[in-house]
Amino acid sequence: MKEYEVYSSLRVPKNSKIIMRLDGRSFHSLARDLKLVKPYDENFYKVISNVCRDLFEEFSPLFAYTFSDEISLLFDNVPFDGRIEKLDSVIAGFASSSFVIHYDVDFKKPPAFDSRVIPVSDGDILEYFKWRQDESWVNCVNSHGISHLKSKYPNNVANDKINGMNLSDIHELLFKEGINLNDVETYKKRGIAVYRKNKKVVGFNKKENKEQTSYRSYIHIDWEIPKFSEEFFKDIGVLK
Ligand SMILES: Nc1nc2c(ncn2[C@@H]2O[C@H](COP(=O)(O)OP(=O)(O)O)[C@@H](O)[C@H]2O)c(=O)[nH]1
Ligand SMILES: [Mg+2]
Repeated sequence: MKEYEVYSSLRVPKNSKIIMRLDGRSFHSLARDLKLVKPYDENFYKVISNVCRDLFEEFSPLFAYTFSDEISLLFDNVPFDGRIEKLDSVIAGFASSSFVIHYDVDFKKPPAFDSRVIPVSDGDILEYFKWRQDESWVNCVNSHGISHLKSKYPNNVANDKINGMNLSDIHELLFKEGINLNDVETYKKRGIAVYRKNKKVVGFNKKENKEQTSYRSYIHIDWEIPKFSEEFFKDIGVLK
């Protein structure tokens, strides 16, 4: 029967880096069930960033980025020998379990993440993360816009209004009402990144009777990221 498992040998291209993107399944309903704060629920963001930390500890990606209900993971050493079925199923399953562990509430339904594998070359990495960060900004403008409109109009009127507006219309409307999106917290505009940083550790070498400096890496959850640039990715060691 083993020959029926026709997808099990599907692998990512050899020596290719990959990005995996996970997305919460029907998190619109989950947000309603859990009564998440609109437009941004800080606790939800804490949970998702802890999921990223767990993924980092378990699968050692080079970099992770999250906003809303999605997580992107960049790998150079691809786990599971690059087997697609393993990558998609184990990593999405692990993220879903981690989400439940960190949330610690009574869910109406078991939460799940979907997952996809995207082979990338070094030249694609910056473009990919800029694309997702642009989407984070779109999400920030739209979600603040709809929340504001719903506070003034019935839901259907608010939805109709927002559908006829582009990003700068929404930005302007909010500005007129005293909400300047440029002033909202960085993570709402730009998302959250997770990567390794080095910290200096000064110890004492008893044998040689002198201080000794070494560096230890740790996982850093960055809530204050800049707009993605080549410089940023070089600084954190993701691009050469
Ligand atoms: N209230 C609230 N909802 C959020 C937050 N972050 C994500 N969501 C919800 O998650 C959804 C994610 O979008 P999408 O993946 O397209 O929708 P899905 O198919 O229902 O998962 C959004 O539409 C929101 O409903 C948050 O901070 N607060
Ligand atoms: Mg989703």
